[in-house]
Amino acid sequence: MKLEGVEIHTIRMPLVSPFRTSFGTETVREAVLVRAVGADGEGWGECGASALPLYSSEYTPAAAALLADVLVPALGGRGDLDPHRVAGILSPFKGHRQAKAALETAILDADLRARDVPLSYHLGAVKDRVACGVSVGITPTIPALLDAVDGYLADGYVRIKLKIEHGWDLEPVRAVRERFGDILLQVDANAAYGRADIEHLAKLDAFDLSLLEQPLSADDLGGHAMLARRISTPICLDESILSAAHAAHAIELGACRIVNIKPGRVGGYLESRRIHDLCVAHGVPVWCGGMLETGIGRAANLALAALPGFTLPGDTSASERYYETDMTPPFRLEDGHMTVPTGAGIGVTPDAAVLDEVTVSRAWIPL
Ligand code: OSB
Ligand code: MG
Repeated sequence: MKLEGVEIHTIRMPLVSPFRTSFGTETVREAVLVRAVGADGEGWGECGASALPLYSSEYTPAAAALLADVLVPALGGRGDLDPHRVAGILSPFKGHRQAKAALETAILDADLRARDVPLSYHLGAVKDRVACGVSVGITPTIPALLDAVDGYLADGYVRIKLKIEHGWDLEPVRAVRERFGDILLQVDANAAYGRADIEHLAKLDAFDLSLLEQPLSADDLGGHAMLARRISTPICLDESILSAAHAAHAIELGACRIVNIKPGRVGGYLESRRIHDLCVAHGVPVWCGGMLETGIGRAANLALAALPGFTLPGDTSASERYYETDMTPPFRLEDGHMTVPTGAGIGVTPDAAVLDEVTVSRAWIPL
C-alpha cells in the first residue's frame, strides 16, 4: 500500500475499577492509537504502553514522540509498502516494540481492509470464538478479592488469574482455591520476586495452579530455569519474551513451559505468529495476554487468540471489565467465550465521538 501519512492519538480512558499489580495501580488507561492512511484506505493499531514505564521501559509520551519523530518518517519515500516489510525497516531502531507494533498493525489493517481480508484469516486462525479468562488485580483485602472473583465467575470467565506480590500470594491464592474449588486458576507476579524467593514460591505447588507467570526479573532466564527445577507448577513467561528468539532461548533453557504472547511486547502480530509457530513445534502451549486494550487492540488480540496453538484461555476480557464506554461496539462474553471479528482487517474502527471525547493530543505526520 502507498502510505500518505499517520495520525497519532494519545487517549485517556477511565477504568471501571483500579487495576493493581506488583508494579503499580492504574485507574485510567492512557494509550496511543495509530491511524495509518493510504491511497486505498486506512487502518488502526493500538500501542500497549501505558502512562508510566512500570511494566516495561516503554510509556505513552515516549511512544508518541518516537512514532512522530523516528518510526513514521523512516517509512517515507518507499512507494508501495508491504506490511511485512515494516518490522525490517524499523529494526535499526532498538527496542520500543510496543510503538513499532502499533504502527505495523495500523499498516497491516489498512492493507487487509483494502483487500477485504480479516486479520484472523491472514494469521491462520482456526476458531471463530475463543475461551476467555480475566486478570484480577490486587485488592485491599481477601474478602474484596473473593467478591471480585465471584463476580467474574458469575460473568462466565473460564479461568481466573490472580496478581501476586510479596505479602499477597499464598493466603489470597489459598482463599480463592478454598472458596471456589476446582476452577482454572493461575497467578502473575510481574517480576516481583528474586532467586532468594524460590523456596517460598515452591509453596504455591499446594494450590494446583495452571501456571505461575513471570515470577522473576525479565532478564533472569537462568533463575526461571532454577525455579522450574524446584517447582511442579508450570512457569509461564510474559515480560521475558520479546521476540521469537527470546522464546527459543527460554524454551531451550527450561525457563518456561508456557508462553504468554502479547503482540505489543514482541513487536506485533506477525512476530506473535512466529512465536506461536515456534511454541507449537516445541509442544509449548501459548495464550494471549493483554494490556487493558480498548476494543481496537482487543479485536486484533482475538484474531491472534484464534490460532491453533492458543490452547489456554487468554486475558481477552469483555469491554465492560475495563470500560464503561469502549472505543468500539462492546465485546461481550457469551458462555465464557468471545467471538472473533469477521470484518476485514482488525474488523473494527474507533467510534468517532468516543475517540474525540478521550483524545488528549493528536498529531498528523505526513509522508
Ligand atoms: O502482566 O499480564 C500482565 C495488564 C497490564 C500490564 C501487564 C499485565 C496486565 C494484565 C491485564 O494482567 C491483562 C488484560 O486484561 O488486558
Ligand atoms: Mg503478565
